[in-house]
Amino acid sequence: MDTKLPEKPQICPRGSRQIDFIEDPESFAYSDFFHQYLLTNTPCLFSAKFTESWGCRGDWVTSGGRPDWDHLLQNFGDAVVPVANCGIKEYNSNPKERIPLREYIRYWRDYSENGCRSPRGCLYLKDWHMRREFPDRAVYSTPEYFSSDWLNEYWDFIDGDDYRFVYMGPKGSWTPFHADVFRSFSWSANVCGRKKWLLFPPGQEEHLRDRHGNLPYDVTSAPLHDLSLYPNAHKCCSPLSVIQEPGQMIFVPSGWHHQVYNLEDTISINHNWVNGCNVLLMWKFLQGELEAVHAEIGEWEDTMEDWHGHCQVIMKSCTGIDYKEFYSFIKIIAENRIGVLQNSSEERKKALSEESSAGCDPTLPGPPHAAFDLKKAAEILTLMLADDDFQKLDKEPLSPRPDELMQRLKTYA
Ligand SMILES: O=C(O)CCC(=O)C(=O)O
Ligand SMILES: [Fe+2]
Repeated sequence: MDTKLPEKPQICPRGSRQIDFIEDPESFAYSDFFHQYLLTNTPCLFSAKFTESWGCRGDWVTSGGRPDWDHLLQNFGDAVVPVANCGIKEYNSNPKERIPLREYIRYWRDYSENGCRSPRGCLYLKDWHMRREFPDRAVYSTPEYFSSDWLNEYWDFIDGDDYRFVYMGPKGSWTPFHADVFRSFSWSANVCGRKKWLLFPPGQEEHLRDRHGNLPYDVTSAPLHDLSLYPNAHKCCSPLSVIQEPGQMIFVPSGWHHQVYNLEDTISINHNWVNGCNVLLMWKFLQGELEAVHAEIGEWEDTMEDWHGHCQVIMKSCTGIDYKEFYSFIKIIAENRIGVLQNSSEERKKALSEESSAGCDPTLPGPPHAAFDLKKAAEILTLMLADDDFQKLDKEPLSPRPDELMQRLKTYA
C-alpha cells in the first residue's frame, strides 16, 4: 500500500498564506484590532515599534541583541523558575522541573558556548510568572489591544493564578503542538531573539489525529506522512508559517493549534487572555472537556453515587476549571462591569441610548465596553442555564444563584 502523502499541501481554507503585518502604532487603533482580528479570530503580527518603549527591551538585552545574562542574574538570580526539557516527551508535552534562575543561566551560557550541546539536553524556561513575583519591576506594559482580559482580571481578583509569563530558551528550544489553555487568545512578544510559528486554523487539527484519536506531539515529524498511522493528515492544510523578529508581537487567536521554535537565543513575554470575543469558545471548549470525561467514565454512571459531581472533579483536575468556577468567573466579570455602569449612570444612559452615535461601541473604554461585556456575560449565562450538566449541579453554594444573576443582567441587556 502506498502510504505517501500527496506532494502538494491542501489549500488552506482561510485563504491567505501570509499573516497580516501591522507596521505603525499611530495608524492602528484598538477598534481596528477589535474588528479585524479579535472578532474574526484571525492572527496578526505587530512590528517592533509596538514594544519600543519597554524597559526589558533595553535592560535585558546586550548591545549586540543577545540576552543580557549578567543583568538577569543580578536582578532575578534567586527566583525559582520552571524549566522544561525539550528532548523528553511526556504525553504531548515536556517534563518540567523548578530551579533557580541563576542555575538556568549558568546552564544556558554553557549550552551556548558548547555549540548547543549539554549533558542536560535542551532546557527551556517556560511559564515563569515573573510579573506576579516582581510586581514592582515595570519591565513591560500590556499593549491596549490585549487589555480587555477577563482571565487575568478574574484570577487577580480571587488572588489565584495568573496567565502572564516570561519564556527564555536557547536556539533550538521549542514548544510542541498545542492549543492554548481554555482555548484562550495569546499574545507573545520577543524581547530578543527570533521565533518560528506554525499556526493551524481551528478544526485543521482534527485531520492530524492518529488512528487512536490522539493529536501529534510534533507536526513536522515523519510519522505524519504515514497514512497507516495518521490516516487523515493529508487533508490538513499546510500551516501558516510566521517568522517573528526581535521586538515583534504575535496575536494567536482562540483555538488555533500551534508549534513554536526559538531560532536563536530568545526571551519572550506572553499572556493568555479571554474576553467577550472568545468567551463563547471557552464555554464550548469546557462543554467538550466534560463530554470527554463523560465518555471516559460513562460506564459507572448508574452505579456511582454523585457521578456528575465526580465528572466535575475530574474535569477540574484535567482542565484546571469546573463549571462552578466558570460560573464564578462570569459572575465576577459581570459584577465588575455592573459596577462600572453604576458608577457612571449618566454615561451609561448615553452609551446604551439608541440615539447615541457611539451606541454600544465596545471599543470605547468605560461604559460602552462594560455594556458589551455584560451582553456577552448574559449570552453565556443563558447557555449555561440551558445546559443539562450545569442544571444538575448543586447551586446552593453559589451566591448569587445563577438565575438571580441572570435577572440582574437582564436589566442591563
Ligand atoms: O514561545 C513558545 O515557545 C510558545 C508560546 C506559545 O505557545 C504561546 O504564546 O501561545
Ligand atoms: Fe501556545
